[in-house]
Amino acid sequence: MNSEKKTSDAEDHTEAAREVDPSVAPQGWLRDYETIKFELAGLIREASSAAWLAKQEALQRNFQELLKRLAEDRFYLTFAGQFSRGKTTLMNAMLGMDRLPTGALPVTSVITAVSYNTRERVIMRFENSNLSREVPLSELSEWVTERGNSGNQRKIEMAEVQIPAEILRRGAFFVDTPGLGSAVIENTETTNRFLPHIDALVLVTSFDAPLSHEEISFLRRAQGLHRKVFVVINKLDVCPPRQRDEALAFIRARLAGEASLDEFSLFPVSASEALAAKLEGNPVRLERSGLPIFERSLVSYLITDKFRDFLRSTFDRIASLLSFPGVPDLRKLEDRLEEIRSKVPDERQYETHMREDQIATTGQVSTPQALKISRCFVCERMADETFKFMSRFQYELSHSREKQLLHASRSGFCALHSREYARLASPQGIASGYPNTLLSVAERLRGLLSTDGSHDWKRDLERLMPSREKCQACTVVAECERSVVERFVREYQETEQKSDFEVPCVCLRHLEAILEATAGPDLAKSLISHSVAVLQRIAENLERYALRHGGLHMELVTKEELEAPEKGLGLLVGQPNVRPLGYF
Ligand SMILES: Nc1nc2c(ncn2[C@@H]2O[C@H](COP(=O)(O)OP(=O)(O)OP(=O)(O)O)[C@@H](O)[C@H]2O)c(=O)[nH]1
Ligand SMILES: [Mg+2]
Ligand SMILES: [Zn+2]
Ligand SMILES: [Zn+2]
Repeated sequence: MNSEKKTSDAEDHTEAAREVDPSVAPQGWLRDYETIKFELAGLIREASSAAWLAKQEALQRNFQELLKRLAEDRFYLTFAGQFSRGKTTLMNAMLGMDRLPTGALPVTSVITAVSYNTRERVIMRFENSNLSREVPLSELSEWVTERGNSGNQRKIEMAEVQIPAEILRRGAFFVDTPGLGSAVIENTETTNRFLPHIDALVLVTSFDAPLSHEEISFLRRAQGLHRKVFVVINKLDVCPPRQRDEALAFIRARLAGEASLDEFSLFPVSASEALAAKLEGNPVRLERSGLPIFERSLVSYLITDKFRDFLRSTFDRIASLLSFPGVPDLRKLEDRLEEIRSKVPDERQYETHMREDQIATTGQVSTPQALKISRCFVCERMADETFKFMSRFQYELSHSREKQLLHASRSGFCALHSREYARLASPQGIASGYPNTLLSVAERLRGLLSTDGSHDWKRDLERLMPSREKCQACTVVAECERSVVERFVREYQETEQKSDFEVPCVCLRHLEAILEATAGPDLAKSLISHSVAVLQRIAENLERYALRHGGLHMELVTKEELEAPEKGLGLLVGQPNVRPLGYF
């Protein structure tokens, strides 16, 4: 069936997603980051429906786009600058593959975002539309270059290229843009329009023509938005070694004067040398190209500051959408946005966070253990027992008159077990096993007719209704429950090295049952703190599920997230087909 195909596709994506997504629960700052993100997602969803109610379609699309970026942590590390300075070549060099089209004349005409996937894929997304189209990587230049798509006449909003390049596993999207200042005015406009979507900027200029007007102005506007900026001075190879220092001093002075940029953000590089060196596997040539210094600096930024900067730019984008005129409901969300914004750590708190997180991840203090989320183990055993009992019982009931009469005298099973029975037995089994039960109830009902007027209807009816007390399945399963709990407590007491004891997941009812059966506070403590961690983790999974669903990215939902709704409810009230003691 269709659904089978879907599942295996979903698993495919899940694999890829999981490689980027560590399977242990996020710790420290990353955990705060996730929490803030979930709150933001909730706010965006509300804003989006307000826009929808106000019939502002374009605005609603903008909110949906933001939700999607948040869901996928779409951090746009954007490469921009004058045409032909080597932006695309630089990206190729960093990816270590010659996939994006380059050339001597103005080349790139479409915003091209490159991200990580184990499988190569190219998707074209069209302007003002939810339509997209997958194309072969070999046809990329027909869509994103001046030659194939001059001035972006084909109206591509964004070309999305997914490739298995190592550096992309840091989770950023590397975004190539059309060059500024060429004769093709549309290209300059495309890149200028993209400016608000940038999360961090790599300005690419070159030694042979450093820092044009357009470049300085673009750089200033990015700084005005408080975006992190790296400046790469490309084509180091065309600058004779004797003139390098002089050229660099000139560029540095110009940057300090025009854009107040420190020299640590300046990287002399030869992208074409670096690409050739990577393709031929020549580490000496690679080091000489200057690229490794830039890459190290970039990766360290992506590890430490990316998430914080991503939140900042997302806040700014939401704030500017909320100020959209004519939708008063959006104004009401502004205070809440500021309240969430105040949870983002400031510079000092952030540094402390990062230090703590580093200690936690290097494992010197404690390694975060992978949290195993399962169903309540007592409920699981009860479900097994129910199944075994029902299989045996339905056979006996359809074959033995004696069993039928006994069952009839109890008016059958309780409601829950009647449904379980109906689920497991065939219609034929029910047809041969149940007539006596129905007849017996009918008979006793008729008895109520023959007696005179003064009835306590409630009491009389309750007497002939099915109940948990009379239900044979309930009796068997309750016995199983008692013995599982007792055995568990005994096993814990007999364990010498308590730290070796594997703490299981339990539903609230069984937590209570176990704590009642045990004297020791140790087991209580570890069961409770385990439950706390598990419930928090499931809540996070639910939020992620909702976020991805809202962002129309179900393919990114992991198995753990898919199971979260069922597991979450199960741990609150027990598994659906068992009923722990004391539950109705
Ligand atoms: N000498 C030298 N040439 C380079 C270097 N990097 C790129 N080039 C050349 O510069 C030209 C432009 O390169 P692209 O990567 O297409 O430049 P771009 O900035 O993406 O250009 P647009 O897409 O038009 O904005 C090509 O001919 C490249 O081979 C370099 O480090 N040294
Ligand atoms: Mg280009
Ligand atoms: Zn349970
Ligand atoms: Zn029952």
